[in-house]
Amino acid sequence: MSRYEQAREIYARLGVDTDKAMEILKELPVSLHCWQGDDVTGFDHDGPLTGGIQATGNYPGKARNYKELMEDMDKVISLCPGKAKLNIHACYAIFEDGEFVDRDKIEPKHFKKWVDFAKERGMGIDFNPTFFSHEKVKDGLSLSSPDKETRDFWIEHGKACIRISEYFAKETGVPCVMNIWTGDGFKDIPADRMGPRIRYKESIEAILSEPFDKNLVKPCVESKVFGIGVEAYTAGSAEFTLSFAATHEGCLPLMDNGHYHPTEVVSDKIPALLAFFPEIALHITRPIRWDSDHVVLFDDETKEMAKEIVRNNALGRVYMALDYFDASINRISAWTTGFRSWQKALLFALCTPNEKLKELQNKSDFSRLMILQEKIKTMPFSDVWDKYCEVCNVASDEEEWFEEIEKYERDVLKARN
Ligand code: RNT
Ligand code: ZN
Repeated sequence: MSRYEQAREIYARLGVDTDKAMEILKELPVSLHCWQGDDVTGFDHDGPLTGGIQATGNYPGKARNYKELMEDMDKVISLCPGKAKLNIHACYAIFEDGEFVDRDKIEPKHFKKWVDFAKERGMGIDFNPTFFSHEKVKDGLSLSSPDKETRDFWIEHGKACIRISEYFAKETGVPCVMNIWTGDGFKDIPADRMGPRIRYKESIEAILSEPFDKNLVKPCVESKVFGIGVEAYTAGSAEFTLSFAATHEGCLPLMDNGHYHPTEVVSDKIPALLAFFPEIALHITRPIRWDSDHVVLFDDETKEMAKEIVRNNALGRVYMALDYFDASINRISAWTTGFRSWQKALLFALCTPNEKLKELQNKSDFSRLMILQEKIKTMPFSDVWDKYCEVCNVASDEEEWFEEIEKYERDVLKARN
């Protein structure tokens, strides 16, 4: 008997069907963010990354243009099991032959190359208007600015992004999740907390007044508690975005697990939102002390988030997107580790005897619940994971795929500096 066959039997004793778990996971799209490849730089500006986010480190080999970014992404995909969906930001518009338009004027044609890329690989596309790293963010504010001209510019940007999102959905045949996040906020105690939020609300409403098919475009609003330089106040706080999504049909709340106070956990928020919203969206990241966007690992909270999605039968209701950017290590390795970690967390959740555990809880058999939860931690999960990688035709051993990355670094990345 192979190691996998033995593991399958051990799991079967708990009522877990590991074959089925792999079948489900293989087809489940997870959005792979293009911005890990170039430290959230994009192609439409030369200025710094703003909006209160930061990619720290300067590991060599960063992608400098769309060709390099796509090449890198292909490398990542080739090393990851499961199904990736492409996630891009508006600042990754591709301009050629000296053409350039500002963000309020971008069109589907500026993303045609991304569509071709996605279609050739059988992927859907998610999209994000970019409300940061741009000179029209006035005094740190975009959609919530007191300056009408500023707001209008960014509203036009949002509307353009809706049209582009619909184009993505039509071209790929997969709905496009379009996430609205701004870094709008204040460094120090504001004199008016409500004004910016009212303006933010009206601006998002103006964006969503652009006609679109709700089956094709899934707009989301992402909250955040604070950013670098915006420590005292954000317009898009948790209560703001949640209330917005709750009162605007077709708009989803998006939770990024780096965007809450350190002892709050998104795993606990997932079922709370699922009790009210037909669909929700996630940004999966790893915050260390702040929204540091470290590479996602197979750690406790990551596992717990995956569990909440799986055991509430919500795999079809939760749009999962990765959102981290580490510039201090090989970016392909960072990208790959994060995607694989989330795959591991999902597989682990799918190999958990969730019904049995629920039953114990409902019977108030908390002693047995504790020991079973402990037992699960040391089940032969690695054998199932290895098998899953084999089924997906990728290396399961970290050192094996990392060797490929080292080779890629020597052959491709080195030449970029
Ligand atoms: C920032 C938000 C946001 C960005 C991306 C690049 O804190 O998490 O989602 O990371 O849009
Ligand atoms: Zn995010």
